[in-house]
Amino acid sequence: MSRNRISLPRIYPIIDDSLVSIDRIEDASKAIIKGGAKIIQLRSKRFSSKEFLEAAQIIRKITKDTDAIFIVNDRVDISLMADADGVHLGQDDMPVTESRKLLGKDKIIGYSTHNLREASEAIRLPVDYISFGPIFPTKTKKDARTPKGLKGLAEIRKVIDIPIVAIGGITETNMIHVFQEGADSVAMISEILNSQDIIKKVRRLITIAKDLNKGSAQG
Ligand code: TZP
Ligand code: MG
Repeated sequence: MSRNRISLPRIYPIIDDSLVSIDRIEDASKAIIKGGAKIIQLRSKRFSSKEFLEAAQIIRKITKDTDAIFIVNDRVDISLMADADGVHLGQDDMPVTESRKLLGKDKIIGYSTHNLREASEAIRLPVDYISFGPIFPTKTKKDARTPKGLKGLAEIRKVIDIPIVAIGGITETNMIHVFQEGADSVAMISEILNSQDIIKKVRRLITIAKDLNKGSAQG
């Protein structure tokens, strides 16, 4: 399997339209980038296709001259139309192999997994990273499955050597444990979007993640 070896930023903010209306997309994404995020995903279950594309174009504009990666959730077509850097696909979205044909080899494809079987299947697919979760209970995704816990993450880490983004209920306080169990990156929605000051929150999350890195480098 030929795969881009992407090095995923440790903090992976997701802008979700359940918490950000269309007219706040610009401010929220500017704040996330200003806070230093090097990746941003747009996730929408409510916007019309037109609004989803509009929001994606806004974020593309903001990230264009930065080194931040922009990923669109679910929709290969919107990712292509907005010239995003890739797409994040779920188990019931467009199949990964067909999506790769449309996107070409250089775009990033992330793929949601929820158990060992799905994660083991994912490593045979042309995906650049998998997400795994929910790790903890979350209010953001209404149909989220039973939380897998840190133990579930550790089991996956043992057998999966492509980048893993942990998701679901991750906060500034519990993310240390998520990294300790082997996540390469932590995706966060409510922890970032519900904070009073998004810039400061993202900055602090990145600093904490860097300090954890240093700690592990020292053994
Ligand atoms: N997939 C699994 S849990 C989740 C998604 C999209 C929601 C994560 O949101 P939060 O607010 O970071 O718990
Ligand atoms: Mg999806």
